[in-house]
Amino acid sequence: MASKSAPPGTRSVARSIKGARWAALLAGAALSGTAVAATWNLQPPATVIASDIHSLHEYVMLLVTVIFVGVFGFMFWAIFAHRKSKGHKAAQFHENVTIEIVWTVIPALILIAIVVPATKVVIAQKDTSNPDITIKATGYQWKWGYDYLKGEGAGISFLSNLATSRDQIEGRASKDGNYLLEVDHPLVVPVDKKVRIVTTGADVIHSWSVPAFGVKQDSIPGILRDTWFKADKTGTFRGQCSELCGKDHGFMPIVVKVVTEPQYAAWVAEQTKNNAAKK
Ligand SMILES: [Cu+2]
Repeated sequence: MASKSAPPGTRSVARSIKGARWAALLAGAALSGTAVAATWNLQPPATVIASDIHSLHEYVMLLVTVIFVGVFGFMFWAIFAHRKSKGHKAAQFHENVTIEIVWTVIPALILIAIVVPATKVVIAQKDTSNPDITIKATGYQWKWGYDYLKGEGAGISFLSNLATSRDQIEGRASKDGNYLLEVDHPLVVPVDKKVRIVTTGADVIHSWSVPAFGVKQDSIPGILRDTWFKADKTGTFRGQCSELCGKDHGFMPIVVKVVTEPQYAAWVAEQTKNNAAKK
């Protein structure tokens, strides 16, 4: 029956428009499959740990896809091939020891196949020994403070504030590519050097995270936790505070500039001179 206000036929037209819209949407999604995959996938890795996380992610995805297709394929085939109309009767195999052992052992093996490579990566992530440079990252409501503690650049310290303009945030100006992911004073580190980040919170729990480095570590008041990265390419890498820390949680990004060794030495010299001038 047609709805009260709509004339007869209107509803089916509306339905076919809706259907066409869905079809177009699905076709679009299929066509732009690679683009969608690229935006939905993890960020391109810039450290060994991040690329290990990538491989692990792809391996587990493959595994779960095989299980999903296998289990559902078998289930739907079984339902279709053994349907009642064909005269099949349900098999009775209560307390079948063999099948119980099989459906316990197979998932256990699958878990082991995931746990072994995953544990290797987690242990490597936690290995903060022998760093070239140690930097303390303190989470404040709502900015980051960096203190270079050890290695080249020791003694440098600064605050890193959001640099996105209020006009962009409040919609009076158009948003640029790094909207809410830009700071006035980025962390600067040399390429191919092991950087240990010691992190804590000054007020509430924050989290220091840079996806391209495969790094995410909670910054907890009263506790020092650490993490590390060794960037294998130069460039600017961005992250965000990843622990809900209050009103401006979304406004305290992390920007790391990975530079060459000589550029880093020049930056350290400049910072040290500026610090000395302030004193
Ligand atoms: Cu925070």
